[in-house]
Amino acid sequence: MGSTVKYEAGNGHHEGVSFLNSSPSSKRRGKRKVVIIVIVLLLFLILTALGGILAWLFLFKSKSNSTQAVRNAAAPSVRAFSGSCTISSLDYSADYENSRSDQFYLIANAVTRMINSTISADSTIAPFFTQLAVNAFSEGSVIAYFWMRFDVSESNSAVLPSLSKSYVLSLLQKSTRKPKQTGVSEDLRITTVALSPADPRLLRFPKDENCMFDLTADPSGKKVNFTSPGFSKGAYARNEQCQYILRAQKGYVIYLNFPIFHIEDNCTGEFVTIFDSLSASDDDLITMKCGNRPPSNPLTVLSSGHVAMVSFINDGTSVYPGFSAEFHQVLKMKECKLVLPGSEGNFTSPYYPAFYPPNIDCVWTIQAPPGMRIRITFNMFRLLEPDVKDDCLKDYVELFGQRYCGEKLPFTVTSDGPTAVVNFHSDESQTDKGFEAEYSIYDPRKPCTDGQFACASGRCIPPDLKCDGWNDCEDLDDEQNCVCAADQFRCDNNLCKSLLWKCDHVNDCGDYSDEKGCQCEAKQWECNSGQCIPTEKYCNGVNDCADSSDELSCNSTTVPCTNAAYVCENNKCISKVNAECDGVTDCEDNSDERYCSCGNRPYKHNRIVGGTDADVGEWPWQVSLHYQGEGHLCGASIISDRWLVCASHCFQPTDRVDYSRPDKWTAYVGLRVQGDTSTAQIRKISKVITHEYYNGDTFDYDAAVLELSSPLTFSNTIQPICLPATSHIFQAGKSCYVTGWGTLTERGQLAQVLQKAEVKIINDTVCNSATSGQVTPRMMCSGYLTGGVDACQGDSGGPLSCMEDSGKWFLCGIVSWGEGCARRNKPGIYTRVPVIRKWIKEKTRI
Ligand code: 4AZ
Repeated sequence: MGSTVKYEAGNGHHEGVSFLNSSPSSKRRGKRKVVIIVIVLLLFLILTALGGILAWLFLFKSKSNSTQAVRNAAAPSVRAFSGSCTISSLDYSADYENSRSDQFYLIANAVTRMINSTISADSTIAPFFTQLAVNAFSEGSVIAYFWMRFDVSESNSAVLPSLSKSYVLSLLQKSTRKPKQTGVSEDLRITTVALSPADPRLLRFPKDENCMFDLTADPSGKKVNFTSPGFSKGAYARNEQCQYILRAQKGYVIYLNFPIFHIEDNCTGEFVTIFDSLSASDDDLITMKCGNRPPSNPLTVLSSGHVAMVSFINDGTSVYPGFSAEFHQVLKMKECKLVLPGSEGNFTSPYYPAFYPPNIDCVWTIQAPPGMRIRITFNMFRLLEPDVKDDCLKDYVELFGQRYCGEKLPFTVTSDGPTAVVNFHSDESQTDKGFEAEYSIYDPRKPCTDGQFACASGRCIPPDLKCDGWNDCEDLDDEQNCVCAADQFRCDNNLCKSLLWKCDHVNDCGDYSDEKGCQCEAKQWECNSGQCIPTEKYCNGVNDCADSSDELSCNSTTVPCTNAAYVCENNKCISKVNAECDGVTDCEDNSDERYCSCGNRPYKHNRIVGGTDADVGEWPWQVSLHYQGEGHLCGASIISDRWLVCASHCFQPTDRVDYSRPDKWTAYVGLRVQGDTSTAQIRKISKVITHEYYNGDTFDYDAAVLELSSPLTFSNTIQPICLPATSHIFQAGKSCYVTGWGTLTERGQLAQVLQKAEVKIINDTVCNSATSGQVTPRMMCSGYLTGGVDACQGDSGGPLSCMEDSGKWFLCGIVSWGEGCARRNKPGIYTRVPVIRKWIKEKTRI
């Protein structure tokens, strides 16, 4: 046993149990023999007591020690392993599921001693061996789950390479092959041992009662509920390490769902892990999650067998509601093999939209008549595992000789024969939502209907996407053999793009060919707009490029207060661009990070939320402004619990209606679907302040701030957006989002469901040419010169939201005007928020 083990007095309730199976016994044959026997017995008793103390120490160590394990978790010198072994010589008994039963104790003890003697006999790692426990059993002969911990001081770190999974596992495997050597486990035949590294914070002693639960599924299939501690009181207690053991009947798997899941965003100190076994092995990890999940994206996972374990760790640094979970048992899928019927249909990964289970292989076969082909479109695809590269060696979908994994935008694959075989493989750890796919059989001589264009891949796209300058087929097929218009040039990859995009420092062609041959001369620095400035002017604290890009990536140093500089509250200036709320303190007085409770989306959405309908809580600063009797008229953005930002033109009185009257306006906040006010907060407007310089002819200074009659309560679906500093730069080419309930087409109807569209910030020179010089310094362009994506009537006043590297969302623009909607070479025009930042502060103090 390692030198670091502390021996404690044996006061466990099983003190009387003998640990050694072979006790020396002999008959009395004289005094000397009696003395020898007494000595042997005494020795035996001492050894037994020592063994008992050791076993007790390992099995039932006090809570303070396991808490210590959590505290030490960050130390690099802790190595922990978790694993399981199959005991084939025992019949399973339900008593093994009760960690307080004698049976549990006896077998746990025997397994512990076997592992203990194996590890202790290895002089390399034994000195660092500090803890060991058998924490649970499950059926399958008998499976024992155990863990062990090693603590290595800095001075002994040379041993760390030996403390590997393969080294420790080979020791265990060797010893289980010759069980008699341990002298204690003749009756324990161990057939298989599995071992994996484990997070030491998740290892618990079975006797520890603090936040430990052993739950069994109802055989009738009824759901069994459990929650994080303190959930019913609205928040969890501080510093908890909880463990929930979930069991189902043999032949069943566990279907586990979290209807409510709201813990801290950052997974380092607070997280939920779900394991596909009763050991906290990294190899059995189904998933690890933190954050706040919206009802539209609940966490639902499946186990591969009849047990699962949930761990919840929180470091007590913050208070969140926690989670409520439910599970039930479902019959284990016998076979995941299907011949898909008919000429079209859908198929999904098993249990979709729940996470697919670990350890499953599926095959779908589609058979078309001779001469026909098969088209398969994956509408949703998420097989994401940390650290997995393009080689797809873990979970994957395989078809036509190609493996797919990770997270993908919708994509289509077509067969070159009449048969398609789709294979799906999930390995033993880390699962995800999987995929949803549709298939159809088509005639390669006439692959598309309704006049759609057929890509070489067999995919069909609307005819107007042909030769539109965008790679809609994914293989550029729709952009081949196109005649570029007079105002276009041809990229190297054959796309036709607007001449305005040439040398604008945005990779519009996709192959950088539009940005070739645009360099500045030697000793010149090239601004992002293409402008050339003398090298020494780069990062001099003065805005030399028209787009300020020369001051964009400079370190924060105190500089003269020019326009390009960020002004701290103490009136000192720093040169770092976009310093506010970037998570780094740049001002001496910390003022750049002081007002940063903004721009957050509490709900965790999948990174790629397809479609154009916004998800619940995706744009929590979006407001719908209704005018009495006319319903939704304009959008707006929340900037504080009392103030909204909007466009001035929404409040201009006409001959017929006085839109400037605040009392006639109502703000709907937290709304997604017009008419569904169940989650909305509704406020009257008490004050409308339009910009003094607003010009109704040019739409210059198209900005307004609105005061609410009573403050908002922020929630998962109601949050303020960050206001950018005057010096904030949103670079050309950056992808941002415009949102609103505006009309879906130029003369169409208002949207019922909040819409979102990704648009790119357009370079000022291009913007000016595209609008024939109608753009003032208070305006900016965003969208696509090829048209197709834009804001429209009814979106006015709403936000153009851009996410910065910090993950926070900033109000970059206010929807203002445009020539029609989504027209070619007519981007949307927005009020530039940094230039009206001072004015907003003047009016609202925000
Ligand atoms: C409008 O009438 C409007 N395409 C807003 C934005 C755009 C056009 C019209 C931009 O509110």
